[in-house]
Amino acid sequence: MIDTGTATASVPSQSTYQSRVAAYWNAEENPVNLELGKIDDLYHHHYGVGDADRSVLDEADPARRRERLTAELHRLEQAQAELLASHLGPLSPADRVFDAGCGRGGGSVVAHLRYGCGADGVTISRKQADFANQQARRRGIDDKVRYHHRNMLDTGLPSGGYAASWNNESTMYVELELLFAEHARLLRRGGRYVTITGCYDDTYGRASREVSLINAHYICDIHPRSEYFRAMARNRLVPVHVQDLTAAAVPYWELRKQADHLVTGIEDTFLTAYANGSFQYLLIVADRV
Ligand code: GPP
Ligand code: MG
Repeated sequence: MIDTGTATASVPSQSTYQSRVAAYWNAEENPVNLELGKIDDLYHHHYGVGDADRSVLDEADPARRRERLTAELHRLEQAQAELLASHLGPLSPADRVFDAGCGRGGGSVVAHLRYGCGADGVTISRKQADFANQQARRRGIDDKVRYHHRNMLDTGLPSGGYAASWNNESTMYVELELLFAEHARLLRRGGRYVTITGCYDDTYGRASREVSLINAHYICDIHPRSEYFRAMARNRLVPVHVQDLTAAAVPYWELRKQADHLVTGIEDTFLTAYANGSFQYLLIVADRV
């Protein structure tokens, strides 16, 4: 029987690297994540996609300008979450889904609201898991949506128990072979896996300076695009849809760069990485066979 309460979930046995990553997320309180999340209690740890309404930049009143910029960035992040969720289905309220690297929990709530499905999210940060469970309780969905302080490579969740699973910008923290082996174990046959990720582009060459700066900023290790498909093929995950979201990601970063109250300092690095062709924002949808 799986114990789904975070209070009693066992602490993953962690490498030094994993402890360092957990420490980052236990300490993280960036306004770009908290101020956006506060708008409708959907807390995301990913970027946005789609055309931005740049008229928010022309707002004369400084307080109103900040407010509108925050709301527009949140709208773009929400569009990204909805895009990912749209590829998980069809799902029914009887299904469960698995959110690998769930952060403060927004993605699982989006999936639940869309399909009525149950969700298990895992994060290596106890603080994030506690925060996400508190949010689920406040929404009254904690019977369906649960977050666990666990390692996504070794979740202890039931084999074949999931109709769909995903990583939303969390694959760069783990070895893909181990990650996809765990997704393949958790997904039922015919289940659906989705990832949106930043990867380095093999056609450019090895990781660029900008990719290395992003790695250092977040303490992650961005994989080359080729590694995704190699590791999927070796773990019963067959791609059915691949979409280059790089162009769709640029308006978000252009707008975020203008948000003095929200910037973290990594904005120009992303824009340069996308412009010089060394980095790609990618959606991959795969069937578990
Ligand atoms: C965003 O999280 C995603 C990551 C930290 C993983 C790295 C992603 C890549 C595509 C390389 P966040 O929303 O906490 O970041 P920020 O604080 O910058 O908004
Ligand atoms: Mg963010």
